[in-house]
Amino acid sequence: MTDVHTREAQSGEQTVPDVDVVVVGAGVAGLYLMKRLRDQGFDARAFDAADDVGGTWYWNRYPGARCDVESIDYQYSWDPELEDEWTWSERYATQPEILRYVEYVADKHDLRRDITFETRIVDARWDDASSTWTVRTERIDGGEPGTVTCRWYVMATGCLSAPKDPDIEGAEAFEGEVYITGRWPHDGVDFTGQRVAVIGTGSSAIQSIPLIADQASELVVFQRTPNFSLPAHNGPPRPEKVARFEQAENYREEARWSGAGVPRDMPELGALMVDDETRRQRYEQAWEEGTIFSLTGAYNDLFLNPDANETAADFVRSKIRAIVEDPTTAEALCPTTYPIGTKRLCLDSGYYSTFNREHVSLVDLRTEPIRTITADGIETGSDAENVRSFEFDAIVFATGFDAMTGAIVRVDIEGRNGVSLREKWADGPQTYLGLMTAEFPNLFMVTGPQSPSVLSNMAVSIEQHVEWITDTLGRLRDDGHDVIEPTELAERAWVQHTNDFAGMTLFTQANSWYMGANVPGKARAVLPYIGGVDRYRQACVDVVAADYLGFRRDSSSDVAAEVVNDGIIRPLAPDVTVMLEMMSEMGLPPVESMSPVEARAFTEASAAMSPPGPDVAEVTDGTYLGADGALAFRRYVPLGAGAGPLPLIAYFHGGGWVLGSATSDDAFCRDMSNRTGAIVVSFDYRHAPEHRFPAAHEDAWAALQWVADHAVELGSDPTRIAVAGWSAGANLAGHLAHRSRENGPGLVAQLLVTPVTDHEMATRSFVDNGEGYILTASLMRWFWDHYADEADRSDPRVSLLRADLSGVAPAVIVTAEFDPLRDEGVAYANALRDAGSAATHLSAGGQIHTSLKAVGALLTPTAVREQAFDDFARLLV
Ligand code: NA7
Repeated sequence: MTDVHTREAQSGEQTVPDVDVVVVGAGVAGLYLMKRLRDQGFDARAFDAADDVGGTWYWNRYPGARCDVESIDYQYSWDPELEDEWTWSERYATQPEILRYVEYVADKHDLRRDITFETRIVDARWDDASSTWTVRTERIDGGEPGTVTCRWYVMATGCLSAPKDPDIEGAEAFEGEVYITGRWPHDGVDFTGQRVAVIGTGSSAIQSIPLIADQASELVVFQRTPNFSLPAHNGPPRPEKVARFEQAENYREEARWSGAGVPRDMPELGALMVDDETRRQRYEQAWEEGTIFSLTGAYNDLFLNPDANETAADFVRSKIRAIVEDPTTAEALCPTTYPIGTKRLCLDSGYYSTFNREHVSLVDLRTEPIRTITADGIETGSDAENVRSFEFDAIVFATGFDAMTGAIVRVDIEGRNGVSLREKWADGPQTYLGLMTAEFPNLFMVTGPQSPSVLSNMAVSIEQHVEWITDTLGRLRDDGHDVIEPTELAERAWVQHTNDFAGMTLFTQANSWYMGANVPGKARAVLPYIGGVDRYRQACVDVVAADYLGFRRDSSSDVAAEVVNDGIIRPLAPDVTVMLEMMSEMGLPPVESMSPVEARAFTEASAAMSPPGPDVAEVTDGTYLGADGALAFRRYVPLGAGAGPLPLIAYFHGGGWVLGSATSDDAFCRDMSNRTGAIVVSFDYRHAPEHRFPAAHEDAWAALQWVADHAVELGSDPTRIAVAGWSAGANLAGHLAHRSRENGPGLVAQLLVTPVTDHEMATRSFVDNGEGYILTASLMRWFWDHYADEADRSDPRVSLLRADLSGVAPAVIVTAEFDPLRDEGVAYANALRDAGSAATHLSAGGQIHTSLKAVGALLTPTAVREQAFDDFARLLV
């Protein structure tokens, strides 16, 4: 063992490791970890391959390297004295200045004494019997390898620290100088008079190209994908920013609870809600502001709506065309293949105008790919006919990193029962909160995958992780525990939550390193958490407040009993969460506080703001004869309907028998028609309180009779009639399935989406979900009060669960996890089966009562809705 003192075992039973904690990395994260661990009395040792502190800022010494978050934001907050002791000379400090800052902090807190430099961790193995990690080290200078055991093992290895291998043919053949931006020589490079190639046009290239061009006699930039870049407008720190920082009482706290780790005013408008000129002016302002958040943060839908995003992308393209004089070069520099912001935006100082210089040129690898790197340069061409040879004295690889997971899996990490982390993550990382991963007890990651990390101000995210990890170690020690590991359920759900969030955005459309798409063979998966620093931090706080929900804790010496607190921290689907948050911010009055007339106007106005739903082949409106006079219907013919009569679905809208109309579930009906290939006729019915029970039920019955009589006229097959409904409409549809058994048209199927099936409202789901999920217990009570007298509520026509359920048409029943009606829906499916009737039950995890109907507005219920329609369609043939 090298460098680490050995401790004597203190107890016969417990293996005492060499140190409490091994930290990998002495960058911004590793240093703060070491400080905190020391303050808490843990014996910790850090290792770093570099010969000094700094991490990213140690390695990335290429010309022009700077932070792309303003230095006022990108600095430690844990030592308030630093704010007086250190003044940034520039708005975006250069790498040397940031490195000096990190070194200053290391000196001030005497952190180097616990760090072993020039030492790489090669592998780490967990031993279940002793509950320790054994970590093997390797000296950079070829010295003796070593071994160190520890209880806790923390990867503070950074998100962009493992440079991508130069995956270009012939890369090893070049005889000139080769530089990698992420491993730049410490003494700098003088390119004066040299012919230089830069491969790549990411942030590193965009920062360095103008400075390399200042020296080189010839500079050729090889571009595979153009990037969007905004001018940094660098200079002294902005006075307004300094003032906000100095005057705001809780600037740091604001940053911690902001979306990206930087206090910003959040946009309230979508890009398409304003006219072209207003939008252009807003983008000009963002262009002048010069931060990576300014442009994509100008409107609230730029990461969600492709058309909105296109307005911002177009704006930047117009700027590129205005700056770059040669039109062909300008076009080649204009990104067109991904939404703006979904690859990391760059900040530059004169990048685009560099291409106006005589000795600088661009090779567009999309039309002219690299054939090979040769001994003296680079050969390009799409075929043997159009080969071009370039001669260079130096090649700069600005080809990026194996981001977020690379530095972690490059160490051979073996968890419980020899499970390899590399193998576990082969199809994409799986973590709980980006902090830990199941089967790897006591292994922590700072800003790991599935945490906000690279989508945030790293300084803020690093501090939050370091504090969470060290607080957790303190808590374990207090409780007599020394082993912690996430449960598989918690991890699976977090991965799902992360993917669901990303799926709502445009991020998945780009081949970016955020998606792992820049490294050949790497699994395509969303690497950072897209929900924001604030939401993420709250999840971490909530996990602890819920007694480490989703974790198993244990004691290797049996001092304390094992605690397994299995569960899911964010079970509600993210788009549902966002929608509920938006509604709560609007401070809308509860529907049940309104009169029925007001409530109808309110729900109609809300429905008018919903997305229109998919196109269908035909929509016609008409009237039918209800139980007491004419009522409206709307008929939908599906797209791509083949020849011959189609099945027909008689559909009944929701709204608690009080609200809604034949057109209020329009988007849902369109989707159902297309997906099932059936004609859908959505019927209006009389509403309460003007018409109380059984008016709606009688109208529904009349609608079904009418359908049977007019099936051929409606373009459908009279032998294939089905009923469907949502909520109270599902209650009506269910009733028709009972009633038509003996004296009505035979039904082939029924689809009941989150149905009302009983009046008691005493189920567990009413207790758990009675508040906060749109359909509340009190709203449901309001519906019942308006529709049915107490004495009528047990009537099996409306309390379907109390009916004879034998011999009814096969049912597809959908329930939602966070719906007060969930349990009565489940009970109804079971009761149908018990009565010998066929029933398929689909459960929509993470969804609320209204989710399934929100076609186009919510993404996450789509899969269950499609499944329900497919199951229903199979019954219609
Ligand atoms: P990036 O942003 O990953 O950029 C790497 C660039 O290199 C990018 O333009 C790549 O094109 C290009 N590249 C990568 N491999 C090749 C090959 N084989 N051939 C041609 N071109 C290639 O890394 P950076 O170091 O610039 O920036 C990383 C982050 O650091 C940055 O976002 C800031 O957050 C700080 P591609 O786009 O993959 O087609």
